[in-house]
Amino acid sequence: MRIGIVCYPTFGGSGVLATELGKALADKGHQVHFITYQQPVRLSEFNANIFYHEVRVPTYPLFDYPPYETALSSTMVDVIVNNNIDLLHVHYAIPHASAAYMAKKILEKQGKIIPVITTLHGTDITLVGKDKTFAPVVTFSINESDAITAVSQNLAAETYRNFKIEKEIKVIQNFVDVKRFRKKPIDAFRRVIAPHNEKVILHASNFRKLKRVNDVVKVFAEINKKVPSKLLFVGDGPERPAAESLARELGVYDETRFVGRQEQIEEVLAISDLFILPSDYESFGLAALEAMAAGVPVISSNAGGLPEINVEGETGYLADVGDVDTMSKRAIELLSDEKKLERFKTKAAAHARLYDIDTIVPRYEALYNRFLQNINSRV
Ligand code: GMT
Repeated sequence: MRIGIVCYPTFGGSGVLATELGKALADKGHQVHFITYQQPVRLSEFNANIFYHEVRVPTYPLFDYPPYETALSSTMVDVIVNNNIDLLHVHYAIPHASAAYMAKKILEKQGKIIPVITTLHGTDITLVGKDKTFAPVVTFSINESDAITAVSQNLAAETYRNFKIEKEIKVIQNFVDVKRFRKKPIDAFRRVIAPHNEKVILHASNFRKLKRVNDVVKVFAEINKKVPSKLLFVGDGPERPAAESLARELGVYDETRFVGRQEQIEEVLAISDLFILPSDYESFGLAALEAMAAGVPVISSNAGGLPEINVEGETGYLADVGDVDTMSKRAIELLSDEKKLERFKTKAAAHARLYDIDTIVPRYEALYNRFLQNINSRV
């Protein structure tokens, strides 16, 4: 099959998922064409079945806002025609679903039918998407997609709640390549981060407000009073300065390290004991699933799709958004009991296997096949 994948190329979960999906499909012999404005961060190795097409947006003095969506639709048309693409899979509705609709209509005029699958990831629905500036276009383009998927039950329900959706939304949960995350810790790395064998607490995100990084610092400050520990922050974003000042204020700055964006997150997870994700909302929480795959238990909020993956009292603990107290108590309990911690680590890794790449990717393939059969039967 020749598949076009459209996504954001950045460290965000939707781009990561789309890239991992494309790589997995390429490994299975499909030809995958990524269409985006920059090389996706997880697309670093050569694969004969992977092609990358950059969307260029010409500048012009009239353009205070360069028309990315128009450039994207035109690039889609060009890539589809010149590479005989069978199907377009767009990740994150804005503006990918509406750009795909435009490309589909242009191609229809040329006699080419191109099925469009839209995967909803989270903020495209729950935050930006439902803003009335975007909502009519988002609703229309989701409804015009040939298939709609959402990464969790919660996100599917949120989509029905916020938009007038006339079609079935199929839930295909996010996945993780379990083999990749089963890493032995690099001793030298652990010694640098935790020289006296302190417990390593990790948070990874884009540091947007919704991630509540200040709660991470507050929970860590409580942990650190009772358990010798270090806090690692992976990623970067707007709330980082606030997190830094709070760490200073709470006297834990020296125990905290901001290591920036990391391509090899599995190496960091391999030396970690606990992952904290206190977000206001997560449609799924791919970062938490990756932590679990590496055998790292998760303390998270119970928002959105998080209860679908983090099993209370088995793979970690959940608490209400902002309930720093409960999160801290649970974390201290877990980190102070070596046997319990080991049990949670094993359970987290076992639970993540349910979301293994080899289980979930065939579900996308089955969906693709359904559309290709429909087209072939029309010819
Ligand atoms: O979490 C982010 O801010 C990034 C965002 C994205 O769209 O890239 O992540 C969303 O998609 C991920 C992959 O499906 C999910 O695991 C995240 O939970 C979801 N983020 C939110 O819903 C806030």
